[in-house]
Amino acid sequence: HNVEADIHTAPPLGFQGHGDNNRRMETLLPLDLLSFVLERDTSRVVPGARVKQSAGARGVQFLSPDASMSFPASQLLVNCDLFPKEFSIVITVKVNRFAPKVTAGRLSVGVERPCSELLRGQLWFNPLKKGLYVCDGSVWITVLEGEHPTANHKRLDYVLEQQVLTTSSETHDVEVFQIQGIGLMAAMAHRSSASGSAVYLWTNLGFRLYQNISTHGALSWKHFQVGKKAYLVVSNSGTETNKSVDKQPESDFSVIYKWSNRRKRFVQFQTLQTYCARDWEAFNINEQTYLAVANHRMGNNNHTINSVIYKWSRSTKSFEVHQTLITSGAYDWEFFKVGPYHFLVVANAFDGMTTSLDSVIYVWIDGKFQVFQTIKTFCATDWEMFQIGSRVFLVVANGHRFQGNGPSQYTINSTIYELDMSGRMFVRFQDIVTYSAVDWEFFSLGEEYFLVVANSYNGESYSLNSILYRWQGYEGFVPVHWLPTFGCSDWEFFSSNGESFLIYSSAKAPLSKVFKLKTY
Ligand SMILES: [Ca+2]
Ligand SMILES: [Ca+2]
Ligand SMILES: [Ca+2]
Repeated sequence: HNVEADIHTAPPLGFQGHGDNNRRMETLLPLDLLSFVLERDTSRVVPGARVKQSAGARGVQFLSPDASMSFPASQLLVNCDLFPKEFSIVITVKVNRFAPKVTAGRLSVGVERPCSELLRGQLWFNPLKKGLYVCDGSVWITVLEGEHPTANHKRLDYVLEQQVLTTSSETHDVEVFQIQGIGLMAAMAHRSSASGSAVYLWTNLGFRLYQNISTHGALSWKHFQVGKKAYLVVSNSGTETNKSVDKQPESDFSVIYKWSNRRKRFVQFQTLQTYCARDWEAFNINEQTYLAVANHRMGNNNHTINSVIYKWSRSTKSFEVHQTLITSGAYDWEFFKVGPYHFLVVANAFDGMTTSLDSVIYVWIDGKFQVFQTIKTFCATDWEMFQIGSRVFLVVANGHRFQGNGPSQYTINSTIYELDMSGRMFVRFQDIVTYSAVDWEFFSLGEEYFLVVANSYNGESYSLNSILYRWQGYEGFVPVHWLPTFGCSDWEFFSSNGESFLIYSSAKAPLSKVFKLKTY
């Protein structure tokens, strides 16, 4: 047999319950549920179960459920008027061999098959739900479900404002990352050259300023690692003043910083020529580290230019050009893997005439990225890839529709695409109305999946709701929370000490906000 299930129950350490009249219930001792289900003499077990001994651990194999296994809860929870809120059942399921399809065995692992008379007594382990079921001849009866030690039953209740962070200037991008031995950090791409950009450290009082880094119209930060060494790369656009002022080409470059374990701060490492770079992406393919830069425009008008893939050179210990790809007003790169395939998708925003352009998904073949699929977008500003179970999605943030001298439309659809595995292409899954969307952020809480969109402008105002959508299967993503923002430029999800947070930055005001995701 392929699965051995090992069950113990244990109330939380020092657990105390309360009954009526605040009568304190006696602290429960850890219990061995098996002793309630099975005979003390393990040579005589109840029908439908078999005890196995392996490497010093005792386990039980359930062959089918039996009425003799059930017992009243009061036997476990003595003197307890209310069922305790926190009561864990710890189950260890050891899969010895992953059986792709069991036809003649007693257990199957994976997708559900109809339970029929033929399968009576057969066990089915669903790895998604961490559930063990037995077929009674017509339906699957739950033996154990979702109580694996790593199972997470959190559900989003509501959103709380946790911190209002006053920043030195407006912010185009937030990058949240972890530095070993230091903690959770956030690098913010601030507009102003005078104050540069800030790196914050997460503390129990929220984000606190950790390091200031000199930047010139910073647009984007990206954290990455080469081996165990941590790096940050920032793009300086040099366009922090306004459009009427001449652009200073000498400040249009990107800088890579390396984390110094000795100095406990980021120090300058390498400078790269970029052109109003809107985004940096970092990824590994076959144990090599690559960086991709989205060059937005050269000078004031030239948008159809090369974006560059850099590769880490072990001999020169620096990044070198690996491949160039023609892009139009490139705004974002997103790297993702599906099975053995590596993809890179670019958000093409503007070619000088129109925002209605093809954005391109590339696939890695023979050491280079080659075109996989093109998708029509409208001032695409962000691509986000996410997975729900085995399904693969890509969502694009469409900024606005603009052609020639016509007016811009900001209230337009942004679209979620799903990878059709048999057709080997992304197909439209859901359209969502957005208001000059500049970012999508996907995250999960427990077994729920969410998308939050940064709505930045509706043609009249920057005061808009960013909307949090929850995955509802066949219905797709359904709006559940409306979060007021001002000139929203980016959303990032992060968690710390088991709690979950969202941070948003503003491109129109010197403030960022941290929200706590209250769960139940
Ligand atoms: Ca990106
Ligand atoms: Ca995003
Ligand atoms: Ca984001």
